[in-house]
Amino acid sequence: MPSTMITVAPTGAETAKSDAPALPCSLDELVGTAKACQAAGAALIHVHVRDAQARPTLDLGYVRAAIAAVRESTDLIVQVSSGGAVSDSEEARVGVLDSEPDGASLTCGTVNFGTDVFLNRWELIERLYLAMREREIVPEFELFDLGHIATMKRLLDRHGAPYGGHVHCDLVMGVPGGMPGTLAAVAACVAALPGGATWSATGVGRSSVPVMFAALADGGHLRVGMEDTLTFAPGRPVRDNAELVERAASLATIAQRPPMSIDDARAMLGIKERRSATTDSIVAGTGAG
Ligand code: KMH
Ligand code: ZN
Repeated sequence: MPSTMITVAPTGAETAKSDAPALPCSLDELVGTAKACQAAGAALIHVHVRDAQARPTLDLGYVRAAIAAVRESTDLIVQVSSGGAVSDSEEARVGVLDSEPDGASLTCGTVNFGTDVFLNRWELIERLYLAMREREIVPEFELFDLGHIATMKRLLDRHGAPYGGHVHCDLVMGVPGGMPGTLAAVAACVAALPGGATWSATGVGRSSVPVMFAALADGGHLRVGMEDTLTFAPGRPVRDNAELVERAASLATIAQRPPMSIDDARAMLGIKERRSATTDSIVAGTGAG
């Protein structure tokens, strides 16, 4: 039976902790969320890191600590955001790839983002793509609009396959300024994807549930989390990320496409094994062995 890879995007960079107190921002909160989401059926975690004041940061010290902490307490595939916050510099967004994640997001074009602009110049997209391959990081192509698929194809035509040899995309739908979270938009994107690519879909805000149904019906995987969704149902704030993963896992099971195991997700994406490296460096750090 085909299964469904569930990604959790627990934090994001655009919501203030004061506006959503359940948002996991500290290391302890991130680890607690990661464990609960793994238990609920997630295979991959899309990480945006916050500093001691809960502000988004791409500082390598914070990011490395977050990756190590998640790896120590879970088996989840750790994907860092190279998108960062709308205010982050290009240098910082490339620099975060030195944190040795398993994967990284790679947005394939500029998009209006509410009243902000999420700027992704072609030169930056190329630079991030090549830097990921050099570091053996598996990219996830973030597609906020149909035109982003054309840019992704141009990238693949010009530079060849990504590290891992497999193309996996995430349709980010319902961002104010991007494509809508509708069945028609999902179908249009899927028809335009390169052969052999896998994809997940994320519906921001109110489009979260309809996009999950559309993705499950059309062979897609799912991304959920408080980065994208802060309201579980009209008038009911999200309690925590795990309940979003639980809902996704239930819908996937009803669709007869149950949650994908972490090992299967690692194999599908072509993830390099880094978990033992973390253990080795901890052992080396304690002087043991
Ligand atoms: N914070 C958004 C502007 C990504 O993680 O790659 C960008 C974003 C995409 O979240
Ligand atoms: Zn993100």
